[in-house]
Amino acid sequence: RPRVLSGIQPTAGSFHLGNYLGAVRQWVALQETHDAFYMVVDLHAITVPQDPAELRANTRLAAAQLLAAGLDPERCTLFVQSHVPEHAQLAWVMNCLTGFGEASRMTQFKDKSAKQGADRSTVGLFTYPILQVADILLYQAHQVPVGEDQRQHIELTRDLAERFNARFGDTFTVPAPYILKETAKIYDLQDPTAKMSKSASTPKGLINLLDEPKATAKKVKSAVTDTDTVIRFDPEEKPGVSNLLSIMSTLTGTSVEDLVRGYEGKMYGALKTDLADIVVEFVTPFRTRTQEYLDDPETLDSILAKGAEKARAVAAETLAQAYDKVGFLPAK
Ligand code: AQP
Repeated sequence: RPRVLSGIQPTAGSFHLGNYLGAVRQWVALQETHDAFYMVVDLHAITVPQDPAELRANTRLAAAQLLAAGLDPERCTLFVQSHVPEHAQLAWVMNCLTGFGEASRMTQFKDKSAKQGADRSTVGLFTYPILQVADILLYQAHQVPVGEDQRQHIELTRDLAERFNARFGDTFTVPAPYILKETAKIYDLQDPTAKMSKSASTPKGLINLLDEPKATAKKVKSAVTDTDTVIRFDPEEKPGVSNLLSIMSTLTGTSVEDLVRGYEGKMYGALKTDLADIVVEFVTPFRTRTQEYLDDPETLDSILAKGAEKARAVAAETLAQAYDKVGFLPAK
């Protein structure tokens, strides 16, 4: 079975619809066909300030949401990044192979540090993509299911894997991004030219899966569209309507063409009302299942402990090879 690896940050508490449609949904599907490793990336989370108690609670919450979304610990390896120390260890090696200029070209860092003010950004935020490189290479992943915003980081991973292999001999699998075109980027409901994002979206533009379903329905119904009335898929001219169609298509499994045909002669209001119902139908059981996992922290923690053990077996082996290739003296 080919291997996949991906991660999600335990930052804002609730996942948003972009996280789910862009990434987590694919994770659930891939556990059936791939040897899948998924993690809650708490080391990444502390690249921006976190309250310790909240970080701990949000780490459990992220794991609970992944299980609620359909990850099955019997079918995949689910773990917390900080439980596997090899991530930080390999990241150091990768830091030493990355050019300063190369790291400076990462657009996510540029965007986030511009927003925070360069002086307030941490070195951790700067090296975030290199930790991500280590995350992926440790598991010899063939594919990395992510949203479009992560494409550049996967490119960096490929470059560094090739660089290491060329310099020290074949060690790492060179991974490919796994990005589904339809859901590569879910847009902000109020600003459909911007990515739906927990840090950049306004509350009205962001669908948090754990929010009160009624409030979520209201947000969908007040999504920004345009002054035209025709429902068609045209991301350039009609980004708002197209975003709603993409979301509906993925959540229902109906193709965008069929949806457009069904809405012929109808107004935007009909599309929004139907989508609001569809989203509510999805989030309602998701919230209940998440709460059930949270209500039983012992089971949750033991799932994560078993996952970490499985992950560590793989990660330790890769790290040992990398350390040996680099020329570190083995500890006796
Ligand atoms: N809008 C989106 N459309 C499609 N995929 C998305 N992802 C995030 N936003 C969208 C994908 O979700 C996965 C987890 O991402 P993360 O843990 O990096 O989450 P994040 O970056 O904290 O989420 P945001 O909202 O993107 O945060 P900020 O605002 O901090 O940048 C990834 O695979 C990502 O591609």
